[in-house]
Amino acid sequence: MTKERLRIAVQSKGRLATGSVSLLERAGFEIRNGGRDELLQRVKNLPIDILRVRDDDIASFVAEGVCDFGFVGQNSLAESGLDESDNFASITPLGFARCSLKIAVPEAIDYAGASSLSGKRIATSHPRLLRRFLCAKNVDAAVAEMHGSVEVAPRLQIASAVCDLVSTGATLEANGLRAVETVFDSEAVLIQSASPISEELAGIVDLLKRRIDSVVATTGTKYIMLNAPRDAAPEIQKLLPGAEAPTIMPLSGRDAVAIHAVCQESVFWKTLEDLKAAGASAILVLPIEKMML
Ligand code: PRT
Ligand code: ZN
Repeated sequence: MTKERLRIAVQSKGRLATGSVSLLERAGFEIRNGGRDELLQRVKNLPIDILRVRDDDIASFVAEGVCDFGFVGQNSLAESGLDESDNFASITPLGFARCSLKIAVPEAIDYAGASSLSGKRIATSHPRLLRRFLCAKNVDAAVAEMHGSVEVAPRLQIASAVCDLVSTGATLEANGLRAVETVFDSEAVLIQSASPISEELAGIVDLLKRRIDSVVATTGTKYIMLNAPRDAAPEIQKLLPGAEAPTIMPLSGRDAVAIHAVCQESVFWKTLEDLKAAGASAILVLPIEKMML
């Protein structure tokens, strides 16, 4: 049966849900407000449905073609064991829900490298990634699979170490644990199914990908404008964070130039102070609302 509407899998609630919905909204998709618990939400202005599911189901739904796209963490994509090149037509990093899968041990324990884990039991919700890491390090340890509350395993004497996702590190600290190994670094990605799509929906697929790319490219970017003495321009260009090709225009009647640039990286107060010290004046930093590459 060919689908008449594109289907995107989004986590129903949790750490991926808000970022995914906000990205879709910034890309101009008006999601009908049918209550947070609704399983299927319609996009008002385009033939797109949003399927709200648990994050663990997203990779397989997209691989099987039940959904055409999905927002998922790289960690659960890797943990699913699905072959990325066989099952997905594209995988686009989105820059949010960043975290790392780390091995942590009780603070009081001496740790002298991965070999210290030999013969130990490690609790995790990511058995596949943990086993791959242990195998690469040639460590023989037992893996105890847990779904949720992994951090309490050492206190309950279920395991002597944990392998869990960490973002701020507060959960490890609160449980008297310290991170000793990084197993996998992750962020949210948009995955596209490799299953064929109807000709009518091919245009919507292109539009969706183009808009998501634009929103991701604009996130965190700033437009910076300043004036500077002509001979200070080379030094100033070096200070502009992530600006590839600034526009430099002469200011009439003065030995000075105006420099305009799109900065791909954060512009901090320190950057502005450094620019001023290098001779820049009238520095303006503006947010970029939309950008089509
Ligand atoms: O119900 P459902 O199955 O959909 O949700 P879930 O409980 O399995 O997932 P959820 O919402 O917790 O996480 C979804 C995805 O968000 C993960 O697969 C990661 O890709 C990403 N993500 C980013 C995180 C974190 N940061 C994170 N900090 N997922 C989980 N955590 C947990 C971690 O497990 C630990 O309990 O947060 C705690 C640690 O956080 P800090 O800040 O104290 O270090
Ligand atoms: Zn989950």
